[in-house]
Amino acid sequence: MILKEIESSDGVLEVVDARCPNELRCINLETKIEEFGKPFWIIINKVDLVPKEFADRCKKVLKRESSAVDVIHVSSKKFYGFWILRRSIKRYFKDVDKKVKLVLIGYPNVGKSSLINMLAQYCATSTAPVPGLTKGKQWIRISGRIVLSDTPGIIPREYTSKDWDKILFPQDVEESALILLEKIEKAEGSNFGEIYGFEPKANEETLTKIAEKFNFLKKGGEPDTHRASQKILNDWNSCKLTAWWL
Ligand SMILES: Nc1nc2c(ncn2[C@@H]2O[C@H](COP(=O)(O)OP(=O)(O)OP(=O)(O)O)[C@@H](O)[C@H]2O)c(=O)[nH]1
Ligand SMILES: [Mg+2]
Repeated sequence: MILKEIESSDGVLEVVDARCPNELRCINLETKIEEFGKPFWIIINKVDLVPKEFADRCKKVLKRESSAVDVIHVSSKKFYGFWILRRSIKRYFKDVDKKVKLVLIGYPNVGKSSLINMLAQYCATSTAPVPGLTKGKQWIRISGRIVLSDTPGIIPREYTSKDWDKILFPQDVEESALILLEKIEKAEGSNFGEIYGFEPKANEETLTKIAEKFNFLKKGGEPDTHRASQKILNDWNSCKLTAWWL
């Protein structure tokens, strides 16, 4: 499905999470996009969660290591970055005089829906169906002839690296939480200590300590490490828990 969407588009916006932008890039899919001969932009969303210095460093690395037309900082929460993104897209398609259809893709939870909402609000007067384009779909008019599908493409599991597969599509939540903790333990700027009251260590003991601290107890009073793991994953997904790494 996602490949079909990409193939029938004129360009792709790939959204990544500013906390770990390089790991949540989908290099395999970028290669496919290039094979289809489509331009793509990397959007580093959630830049409000990381220091500017780190966001700038990521931008440099991604510009150097990818073939994206541009790498743009955005915060869907703070309504930041839209004009810069629009300017870059407009400049690229300035000599094209037909309709330009863009699709937005990204892994789960990178902020695809939030970003589409932000764009739709900026372009509030133009989310009506655009004549000549697939019925049933809504298109957000970015500018003139340039429109973006309001249905984002979720990058599927088969494109996910092993460790992120476990975090993004958790089956054994304790294992998933420990993998995430291992990343946070090595990362910069973690606020884990503020939330949980001690520094992160990727081990069972951490899960037990969290269960005890938040009073997650099973019948019989045993610490419920399953609930503790779920809390870590939820705090990460809701962006309450932050840390950043390249
Ligand atoms: N701080 C911050 N949080 C954000 C930003 N954008 C999205 N979020 C949060 O990130 C979480 C995921 O955002 P969504 O927009 O639901 O992400 P998604 O990619 O559509 O997720 P799926 O539909 O599950 O694939 C939510 O808790 C959002 O509030 C941002 O720019 N800054
Ligand atoms: Mg969504």
